[in-house]
Amino acid sequence: MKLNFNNPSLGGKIEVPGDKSISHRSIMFGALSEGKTTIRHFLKGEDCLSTIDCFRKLGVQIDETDEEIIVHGTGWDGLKEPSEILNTGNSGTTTRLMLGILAGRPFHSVMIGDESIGKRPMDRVTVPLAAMGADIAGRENGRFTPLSIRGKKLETIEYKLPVASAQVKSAVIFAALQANGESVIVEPEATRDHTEKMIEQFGGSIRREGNRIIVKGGQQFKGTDVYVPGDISSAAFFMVAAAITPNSEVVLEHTGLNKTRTGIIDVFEQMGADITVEKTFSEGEEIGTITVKTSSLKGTEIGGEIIPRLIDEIPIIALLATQAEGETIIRNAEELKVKETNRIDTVVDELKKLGADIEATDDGMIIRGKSKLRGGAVSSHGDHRIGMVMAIAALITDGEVELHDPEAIAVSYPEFFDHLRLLAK
Ligand code: SPQ
Repeated sequence: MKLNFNNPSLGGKIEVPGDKSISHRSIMFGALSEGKTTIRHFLKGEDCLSTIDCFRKLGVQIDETDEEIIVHGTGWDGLKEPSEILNTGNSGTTTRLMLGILAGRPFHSVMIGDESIGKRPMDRVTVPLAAMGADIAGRENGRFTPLSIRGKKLETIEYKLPVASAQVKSAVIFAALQANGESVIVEPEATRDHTEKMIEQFGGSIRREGNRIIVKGGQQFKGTDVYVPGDISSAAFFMVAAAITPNSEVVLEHTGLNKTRTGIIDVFEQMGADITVEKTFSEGEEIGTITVKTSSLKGTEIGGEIIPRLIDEIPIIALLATQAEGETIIRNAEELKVKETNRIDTVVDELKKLGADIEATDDGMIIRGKSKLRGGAVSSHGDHRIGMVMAIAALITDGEVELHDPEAIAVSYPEFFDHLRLLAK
């Protein structure tokens, strides 16, 4: 795909698609509930469609209209042994959270994903699940897909997460919900808490005491209505686009503002960006309007507890930092190495091709600005977020950007290019 913008400026209002993390979880809790769940503003990206497909193979009726997804919940006991392999596509969230659900169901299932999923570590989930009594086998001792799961009666656990990961936490929570008694999960740093919020939204309960999360087993859920806020991880691309493109102002309505996800807003403020955030309403999750204008930016340091609150935004923050005066240092972000690609390497390599002054470190990167970027040939490497970073970079390059494998973007933001065209005048 050739991207050629001639001195663009960005202007207008959009509502980015529904939050990916919340969309996945709404299908999961809808399926595990008794009765009907109606989901509005669901993300019809490929990852969430994989979650729908897996639950259909487990016997759950899920209807789709243009406006809504309706899940006819079966409750925990209504899930059926699938006669086909569950294909989780490119989705780490689907793979890991479903392991927690399937580990305690009384049947056998087999899970596979795409080439990228085949390289992502699953032992971070299979190890605690095995400690709860799960029987999961997979390539390299259960470290990688394909995985075979024989559901078992699960025991409670007290588990200290070795990495700050919402997916590991959520998988253990799903397993703990099926155990007899109380489990405790200890987080090294707070990670996104959509699973916990949704337990309450579907009529269950869960407690947090400091960094300890306490889950009671044997809970039954009741179907409900869910509104999925706009995904701040998708909004991030147009926040950065507006900040780095001359004469721009972009308004992002109905965007999720859950505190475990708003690290990027903190970074914008630290870097001196022209940003305003207005909270509008909340439906289980906080929601609001983010407005960003062309900004004069300064470099910053990013590390520590903020990392899980912006982990998926680091690639686009790297582009932002190329347009800031001075040095930006990103630390403690080694988790980026086990995403859809090694996102430290892919973002550094691809931005370098456009002339950025950026280098990889063991746990992050160092970016020196402000650089004039040039056109060139780059690739998403099959990673949706890397593809979007490169497309946004094309707004400020001297010359054309040729983006290979732009299709990957449909994983989380199928309307991305429509929105880009709409905003870039
Ligand atoms: O689902 P997947 O493929 O893991 O997606 C990513 C993404 O960039 O969209 C990560 F590659 O988001 C994860 C996120 O990084 C989604 C997620 C969740 O919904 O719980 C949590 C984060 O992962 P982790 O491993 O830190 O828990």
